[in-house]
Amino acid sequence: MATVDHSRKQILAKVVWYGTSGSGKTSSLQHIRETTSSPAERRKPLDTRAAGPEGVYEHYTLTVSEQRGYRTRLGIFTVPGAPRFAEARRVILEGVDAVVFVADARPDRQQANKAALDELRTHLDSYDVPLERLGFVVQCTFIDAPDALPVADVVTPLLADRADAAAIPVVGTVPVRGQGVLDTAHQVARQILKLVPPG
Ligand SMILES: Nc1nc2c(ncn2[C@@H]2O[C@H](COP(=O)(O)OP(=O)(O)OP(=O)(O)O)[C@@H](O)[C@H]2O)c(=O)[nH]1
Ligand SMILES: [Mg+2]
Repeated sequence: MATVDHSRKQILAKVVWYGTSGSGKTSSLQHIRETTSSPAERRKPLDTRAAGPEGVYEHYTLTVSEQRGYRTRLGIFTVPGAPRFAEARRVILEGVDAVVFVADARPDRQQANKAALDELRTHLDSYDVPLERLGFVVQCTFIDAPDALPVADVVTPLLADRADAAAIPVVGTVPVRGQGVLDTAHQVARQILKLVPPG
């Protein structure tokens, strides 16, 4: 649950960038950091943590200022996407407030996208947290790939079982160029603000 300090007008929330291997999660976090941190911070290496042999995930805190007068500090985590890090992904999800689901637009990644979303639900079940109760944004990546599917064709099947599908923000992005990444972060900050009861 996001922490809200109404007197200081500050919200603290945990956001996990979740999705299949090679879909652009780390590239997204790198872009967010490069464009929002101070020059001194940028000189330090990205906060990278071990998730088991060879697996890594990253962390960065992004401050989004002045939404309805609140400053939102997003503690962002990526997950390592390879199948063998399933348990590491489950652990990283503990206490999450919002998920950015990264859906790869390349045709041969569609089954992997679906498997990642199914796994996300299973992991959240282990914490008794329905995905519907969290902030949720879909970041479609690789829209620059020569064979990329249209964003709607990637996302519609993934959201078919959600009654609120029309209200879920969907952003088409190219993380390696930074395209659409900050928009994704702002969308998720907005989703978190909606979960916060007025002070
Ligand atoms: N063309 C293109 N390349 C991308 C895009 N997003 C990421 N890449 C590249 O794809 C590769 C994988 O990207 P990462 O950001 O490491 O993927 P990840 O989701 O963190 O992967 P895991 O950590 O294995 O789960 C890198 O070489 C990126 O430069 C994109 O939208 N378009
Ligand atoms: Mg990564």
